[in-house]
Amino acid sequence: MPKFLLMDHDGAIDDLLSQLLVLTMPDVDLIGITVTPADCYIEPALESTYKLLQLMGREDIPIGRGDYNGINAFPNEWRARPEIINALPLLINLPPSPDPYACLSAPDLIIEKLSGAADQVTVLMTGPCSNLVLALEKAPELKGKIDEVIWMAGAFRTQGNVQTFQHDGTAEWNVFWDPISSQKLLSYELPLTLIPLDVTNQVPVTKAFLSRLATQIDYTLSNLTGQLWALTIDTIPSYHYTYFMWDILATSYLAMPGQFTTEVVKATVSTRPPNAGQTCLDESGYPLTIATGVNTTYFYDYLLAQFKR
Ligand code: AGV
Ligand code: CA
Repeated sequence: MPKFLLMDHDGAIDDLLSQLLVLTMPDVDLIGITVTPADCYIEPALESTYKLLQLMGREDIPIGRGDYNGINAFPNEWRARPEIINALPLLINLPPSPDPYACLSAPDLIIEKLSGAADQVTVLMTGPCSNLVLALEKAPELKGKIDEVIWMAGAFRTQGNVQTFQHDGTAEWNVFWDPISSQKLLSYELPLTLIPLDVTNQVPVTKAFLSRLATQIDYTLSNLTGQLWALTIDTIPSYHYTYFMWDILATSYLAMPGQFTTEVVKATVSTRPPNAGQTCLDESGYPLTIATGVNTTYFYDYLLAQFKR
């Protein structure tokens, strides 16, 4: 039996790549997608989300619109990227969804899908966790419907990737955007698996990988994903421009959990400067699982195989 999945993403390039990857997984029944306006502006991100569903023949999957804005905004240059994606040759002529304001709000879609599901649901989040937390604050009884939460988030034994004012660099962006909701999620005692920077740092987007992907360009998904990844390759050696397989790695955990090494830790989230959003190993927190390593060869090969369609 395929497992039911709810996905929440925040419209960045690797979030959209992750949406495509989920749609190639035979053992996953994607029952809804919600979008968080974090690493994107919401309208173009909803458009990308819907276009990718059309490309995969899955417009039947409902989309929920996140209206809640976090505490610490993402840089605007990052947020604007989905506009470029919607103009790619494989996507530009696909119609946008009829009206982005006609779809349900993200927390309401999560509530509807969790309560209606015949079985427990896995939740994959590749952006901040605010939509899920808003849903569970409104309907706490639905925690029992969640089988596992997989979240690309945090930095434990490595530095963070937030570089901004009033900050010491210890936080990862998805947690930093909304540290308050993040701390709430960690306190719910849900089965929670984080894919933090500790493990995503092991899988950069490399030209060697893109070169292999380009040899299978006759497959539509290899063509499109190759174009999307090319947008992440930048020659400016600044932290703003180094791209990792952050969300894709978290997504592939669904299909290849046995290829990861994990550890159960107790953790809390700081909600104040100078380290707001830092995920801290902390005995006063609740247990959760963090990924610490991955079989990188298996992972890159898996992506190449999945996008052969
Ligand atoms: O911190 C990683 C998260 C992932 O969910 N995002 C990007 C991925 O979608 C934020 C982020 C960190 N560095 C970035 C980011 C960069 N250089 N460009 C865009 N987003
Ligand atoms: Ca993301």
